[in-house]
Amino acid sequence: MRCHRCHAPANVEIRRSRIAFCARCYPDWFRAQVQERIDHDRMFRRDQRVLVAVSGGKDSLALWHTLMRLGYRADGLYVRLGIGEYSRRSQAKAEGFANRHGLLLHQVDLEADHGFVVPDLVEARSGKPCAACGTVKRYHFNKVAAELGYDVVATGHNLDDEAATLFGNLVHWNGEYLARQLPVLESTHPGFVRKVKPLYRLSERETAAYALVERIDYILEECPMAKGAKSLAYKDMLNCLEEQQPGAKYRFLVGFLKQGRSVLPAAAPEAADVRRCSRCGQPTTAELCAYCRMADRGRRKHETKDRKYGRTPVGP
Ligand code: Q46
Ligand code: ZN
Repeated sequence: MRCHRCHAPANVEIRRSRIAFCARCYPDWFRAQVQERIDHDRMFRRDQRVLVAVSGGKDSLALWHTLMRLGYRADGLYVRLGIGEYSRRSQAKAEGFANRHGLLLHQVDLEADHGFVVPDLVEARSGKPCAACGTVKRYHFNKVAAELGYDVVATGHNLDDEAATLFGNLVHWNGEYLARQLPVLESTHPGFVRKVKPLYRLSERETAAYALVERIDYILEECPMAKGAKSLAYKDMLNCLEEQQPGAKYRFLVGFLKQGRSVLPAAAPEAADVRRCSRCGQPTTAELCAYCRMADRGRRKHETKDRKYGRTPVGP
């Protein structure tokens, strides 16, 4: 195959569009796709400040790199989750990227600042802390963005992530989550910062190719706690389908956003009684926000482990 732009031998094929690019032209195509989504979905403007949720993986670093190259004012936030070696290595990748490009990386350290780590949130029933970990990350991305005056939080969710989430929400007929599955989540309260997903139409393969061509040094291994997660099974199924029908994932997600959403019952209105958490000041509908309640459980578990293993507590 030849490059769609310069006709040199191609290196990256975009199967769903039946086009291909050479390594020199591919990054421009990728960035143009992101720019088009930012503009079309009115994600943010050039004069606004963007906080990128950085994990050290290919998607978040490819997103940060792209925004930097497109000339946006984008800083990063890395949350130290305390998942052993995996967290240490991903932190090093995030810091290395920021240093190499002279970018500002904020950090939150769960153990030092909040007295627990994500493995403390393992549930007795599923043995997986992913739902709780998601709450922890969303909380800190929102809190840091709100406190430091960022206009928007950008995450590296790609087409594969979004299609797998959609598939899972359909399998379980999760109407409330389906209604909130959007590439732009508007702020519904002054304490909630807008959330956007500029890579949502680009596949994992396309993002990985961008990271490779741009020589982005990212963490290759998956989080050890993802093992057995339902989302991985959904991704495998969608990949099988994609193999037989190139473009199926794209049509599934984009079709849902364009047509499927219109047949959903209207999303439940946001609770009117949003107030400030009595401990941390973040918006919530209860006396204590979900994060503060979860952090209490995590700290208790962490202290039990400290006593059991004779460790010196590191918490605040
Ligand atoms: S970091 Fe956290 Fe992920 Fe690890 S514990 Fe699960 S949610 S898998 S993206
Ligand atoms: Zn709180």
